[in-house]
Amino acid sequence: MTRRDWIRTLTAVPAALSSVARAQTGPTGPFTLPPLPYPADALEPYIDAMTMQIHHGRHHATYVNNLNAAVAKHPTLANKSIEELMRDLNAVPEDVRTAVRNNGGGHINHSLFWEIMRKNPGGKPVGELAKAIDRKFGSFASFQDQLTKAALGVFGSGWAWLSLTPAKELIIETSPNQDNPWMKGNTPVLGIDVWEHAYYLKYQNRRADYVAAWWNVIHWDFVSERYRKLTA
Ligand code: MN3
Repeated sequence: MTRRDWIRTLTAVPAALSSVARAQTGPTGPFTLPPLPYPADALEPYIDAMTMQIHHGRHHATYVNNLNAAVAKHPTLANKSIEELMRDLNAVPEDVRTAVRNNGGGHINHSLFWEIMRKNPGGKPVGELAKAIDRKFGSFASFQDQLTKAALGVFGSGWAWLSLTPAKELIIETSPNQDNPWMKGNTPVLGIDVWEHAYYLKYQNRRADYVAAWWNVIHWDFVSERYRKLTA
């Protein structure tokens, strides 16, 4: 056996094994679907269990699978965090840039979305976030009104966000599709998904009813702590 044959043998075996694994399960990494941090029915009646199951188990899972398939073509991308990918899409090779933008966006957006929700009717921000919202928007009620208007104003599929600029200023912004504040150099504090898949089963075309209900499922302790860490 020549040296070249040895090298071929050594490299052929892992390649064969990995192609078997891929055939059975699809690309399995480097990105993974985080588990829902609560049961699917935990946000009832504001967001129904069936919507949560499909939204997390199918929509979010598909973004993760498609993101893994995209980065599989460029192994160096697998070493980057999802936030690093979002913050510098121009560094992503052009042949997979749109796939990473859409599916990576879907992955990071939903990963945050599950975390910022808990059933919490009447809840309000606390601590420094409460003060910062009052300073910026005048009152919590005014902030709610402005974010609601932004969410209702998104044409088609997208998101509305409370974000921090690089200067740590709070702003309300919106993004189409799975675009997000990270892509613009900002950092979201919280966001609301206004794709129809987020509400159609329960609310059909009544996005306003969904947005009104969503205010009852914001995990303000988590969001306020997130703001504290981002501004520390
Ligand atoms: Mn969604």
